[in-house]
Amino acid sequence: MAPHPPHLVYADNPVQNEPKSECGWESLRWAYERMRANLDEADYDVIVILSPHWQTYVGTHFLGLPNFKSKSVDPIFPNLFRFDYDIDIDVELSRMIHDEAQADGMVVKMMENPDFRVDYGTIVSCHLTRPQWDKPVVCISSNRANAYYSVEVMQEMAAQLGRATSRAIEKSGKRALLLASNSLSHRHFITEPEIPEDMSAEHITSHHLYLWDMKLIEMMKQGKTKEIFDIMPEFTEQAVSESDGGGFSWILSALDFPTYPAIVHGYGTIIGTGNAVVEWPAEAAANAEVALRGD
Ligand code: 2X7
Ligand code: FE2
Repeated sequence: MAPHPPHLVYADNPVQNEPKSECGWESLRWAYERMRANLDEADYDVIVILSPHWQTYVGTHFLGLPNFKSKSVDPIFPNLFRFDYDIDIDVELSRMIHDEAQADGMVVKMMENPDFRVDYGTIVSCHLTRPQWDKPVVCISSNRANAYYSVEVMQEMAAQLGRATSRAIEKSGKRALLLASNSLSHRHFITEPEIPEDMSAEHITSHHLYLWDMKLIEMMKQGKTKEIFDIMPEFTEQAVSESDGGGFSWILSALDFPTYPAIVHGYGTIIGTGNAVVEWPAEAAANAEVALRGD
């Protein structure tokens, strides 16, 4: 789980981002540092990401050209995020996931417009996970079934997409890092301090939302991901969570609902929203499989 508030890139001051900061949101930036150290050891071929800021209302879309290059400006926080991106796409794997989902009856589309602007959620999560930008990416849109139908419909579609994702990755033989790009509780403050990185103004918007975040984090640590899936509709509505975009449900389904403990690298608030950097390590998944088989 790789949250994408642009504040984190702003606070890191990479060369690609125009606005510069003094510091800020260290608990989350250090969490990303810890996750990166683990992932560098694990090694992988490709990043597969689902972002709630690429919103599609008819089906699920996949970036379908080998490269996208432009400037991304956050529409809400243009003061923090004006980022020059240059993203290589693993079109082969994108198409394989697209085809698997289509064969299972899902509505899907390859996005092949060279002028398409990649959303900031994708860019921020990928940058913080792999700032070298040396791995190809598969970018998946967020179908807004939540807005058209209900949280339950959104979640069923996300789970179906998760199964298609894991089947396609297995067939490809590639080692993939999956990123669910989302905050947990997601109620923002509607004003920001004069100095955006003034941490004396940063805290959760309400205790109620903090309790929800802690409940979900505890369940991830205990490997209770089926139970998380069951309470997702309630969590999504009551915590106004960014799980409404389907990324959280998608990743749990693609990982086949891990029962081993997740590593919670850190938690922090950003303009009042709750965010956690969480890893389900590949070797824990392999060990769980061996234990199940009784080898
Ligand atoms: O997209 C976001 C977000 N999810 C949370 C906090 C602040 C900004 O942007
Ligand atoms: Fe967001």
